[in-house]
Amino acid sequence: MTKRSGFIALAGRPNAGKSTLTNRLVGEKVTIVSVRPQTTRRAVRGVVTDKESQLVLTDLPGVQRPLDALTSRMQRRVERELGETDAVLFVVNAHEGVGAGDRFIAGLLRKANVPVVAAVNKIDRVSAPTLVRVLGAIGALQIADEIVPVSARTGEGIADLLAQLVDRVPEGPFLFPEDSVSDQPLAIHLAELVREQVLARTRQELPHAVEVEVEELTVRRDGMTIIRATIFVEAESQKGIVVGRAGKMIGAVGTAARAEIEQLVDGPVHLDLRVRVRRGWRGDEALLDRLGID
Ligand SMILES: Nc1nc2c(ncn2[C@@H]2O[C@H](COP(=O)(O)OP(=O)(O)OP(=O)(O)O)[C@@H](O)[C@H]2O)c(=O)[nH]1
Ligand SMILES: [Mg+2]
Repeated sequence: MTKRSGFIALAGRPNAGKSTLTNRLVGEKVTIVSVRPQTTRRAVRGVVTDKESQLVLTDLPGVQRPLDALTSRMQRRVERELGETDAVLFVVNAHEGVGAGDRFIAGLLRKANVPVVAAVNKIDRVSAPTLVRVLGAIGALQIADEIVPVSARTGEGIADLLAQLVDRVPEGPFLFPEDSVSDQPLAIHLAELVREQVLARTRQELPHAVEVEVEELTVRRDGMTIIRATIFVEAESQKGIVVGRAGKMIGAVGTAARAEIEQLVDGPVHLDLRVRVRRGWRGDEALLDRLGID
């Protein structure tokens, strides 16, 4: 049989579950998840390889109105990726239903003129009548040639969705080695794992004000991985929260992130975190370049 392969970009409102779905489809954690909207800031590729097919999923930031240099870059990236992908996986949150944001995205997809499969996600959270209503509302957008109800959390519907996606990529050789799951540089993935732990412990404006940069990543001769990372925030008060009373918060972030990184690198890890105030970093184009947010 001839092989098939291609790019599938995930589009959807913030918090719809694009990253959770990406991880579920890949079968490994390649991109971070949080209850806060606007978690994903870069385009993260997740590779799903089967005997006869390879999908390169592009997890993207949620589609939103840009507010600063950071969110403008995120939104431009989304629109660029939608113009270059073989097909789009449009992720709709069943629990929230179809809203203005989804209609805006449908407009973008119409312009991009690519095949669209819609996934109604979080079906574990809704009743059957609600699901029927949301399916109808997505149908009315007239943008997707298939709508698949799924739960990224439980795995329900995922096999169906995968089959639909494979149908929409062209014949051709694999684009990535069969054992690769992502193209994300390790230092960025590690920074993201730290940021995920901060997001899990903060609320309101703080999650949006946090970014993490890994400044040193070395493996010592005895096998210990040494990681030095800086957590950027935008104000002294935020620094106080992230550090926590007597360093309690930063300690918890470090412990949780280290445990996960040790699994990932399969060895002992020394994780050294510090918190720095960098006012207005979200508007700092040079820093955003350095952080690989483009
Ligand atoms: N109950 C339920 N929750 C889900 C499901 N999929 C994702 N979630 C939750 O929804 C929240 C957002 O998930 P993400 O995967 O980060 O959403 P996203 O679309 O990538 O969000 P952005 O990166 O901000 O655009 C998290 O709390 C997830 O655990 C699902 O199928 N069922
Ligand atoms: Mg995401």
